[in-house]
Amino acid sequence: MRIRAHLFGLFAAAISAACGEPDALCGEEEISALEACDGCAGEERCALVEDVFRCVSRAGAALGGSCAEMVCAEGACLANERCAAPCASREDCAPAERCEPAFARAESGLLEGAFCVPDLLASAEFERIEESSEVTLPLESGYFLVESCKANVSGLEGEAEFSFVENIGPNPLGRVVPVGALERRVLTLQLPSGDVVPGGESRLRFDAEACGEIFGIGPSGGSRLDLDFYLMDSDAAPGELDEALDGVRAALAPAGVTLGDVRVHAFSEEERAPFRFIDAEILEGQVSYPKLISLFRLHAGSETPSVPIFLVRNIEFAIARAGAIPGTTLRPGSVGAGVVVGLDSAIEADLGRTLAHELGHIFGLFHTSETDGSAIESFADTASCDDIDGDGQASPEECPDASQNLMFYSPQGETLSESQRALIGRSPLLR
Ligand SMILES: [Ca+2]
Ligand SMILES: [Zn+2]
Repeated sequence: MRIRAHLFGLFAAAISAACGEPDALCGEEEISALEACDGCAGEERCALVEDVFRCVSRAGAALGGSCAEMVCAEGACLANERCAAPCASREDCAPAERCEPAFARAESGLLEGAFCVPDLLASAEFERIEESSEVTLPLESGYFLVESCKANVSGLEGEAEFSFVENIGPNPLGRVVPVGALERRVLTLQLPSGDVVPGGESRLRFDAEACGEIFGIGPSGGSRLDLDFYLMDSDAAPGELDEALDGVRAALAPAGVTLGDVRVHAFSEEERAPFRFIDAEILEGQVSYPKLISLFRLHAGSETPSVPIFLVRNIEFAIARAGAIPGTTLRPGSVGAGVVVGLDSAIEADLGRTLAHELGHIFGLFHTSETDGSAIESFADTASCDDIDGDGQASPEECPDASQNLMFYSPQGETLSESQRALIGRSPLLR
């Protein structure tokens, strides 16, 4: 197999004066034109050695294996500690793989390149709808739909779900989910996002020529949720993380969810530095976080629908962010696939509750009440919060009961209604 490796040094330009602040992400600059391992002979395999792919013969983990404690015999060790082969296009990869941008752990730090990563949606458990412009989903099933599309959803017909798609607009990262600002356009919809209409159905219409692959995904029927923590602030604070995980377990237990595998990924101080502070960019009143595209890419290569949680020191204007509602978690490495948490303010608020709330978004739950008292969410069994004194903010004091819900915009408790618990239980992310 012919392999052409393209590696880009994400941080190579960060030290140059032109890039401003020392920890700025200055774009993807090619650090070296790497020669391809063009057909390694005999026992030799193409592997990343220091910063360069070479034909070598060495002991180590096989492709797909863990490189947490050993080198990769072949390919490169990705940021989430799996060995993956470099690729130029999908043709270089196995049928159940995709060629995606990812980070490799190299001698000089994290290097960005394209690698063969598991295609979670290649699994038979997901229904795949191709070359179809209209998708009909039974409402009571609560399908989860992931879709790679080059255009916006053009319309939605159905019993009860119009408001949901009209409101999908800007996602919590401040970007319209399927627009060109993200080089990877993944749109996820949890249907129904509100109360289930027995016997109802929902039809989604896409631009058939513009859309690539459309997946209808049913509930997994499982109950375990895997998590991957990426420590981008400092070395683990084990006590705080353990306590927070207990909080997450307690908050999700009423929905029947237990935590499965919890992995923790550590990085060197130099590797963490660009991600410690997540700065906001404000364009036409929209807040966005450009660094998150790179940050979330650290999770590319995950072989399960595990939710990545990136622990940073601070996110400008925010305590935490879920990438999308629901998360684009079935496309690991995409910017909507997980959660980013600013430890400074989250620990002060309650790290466990903050994580559980953001995971609620990843499952597909919207706020029961927004800051002004409005709500996108339409469950009949969750209370909204009214701005009684008319100061423009529906504060927790104005609704002591409603603000106890885990999905209140600023939750004071961990309550989940029966409908919220049922929606979580329908998630395809559970195993
Ligand atoms: Ca008020
Ligand atoms: Zn929220």
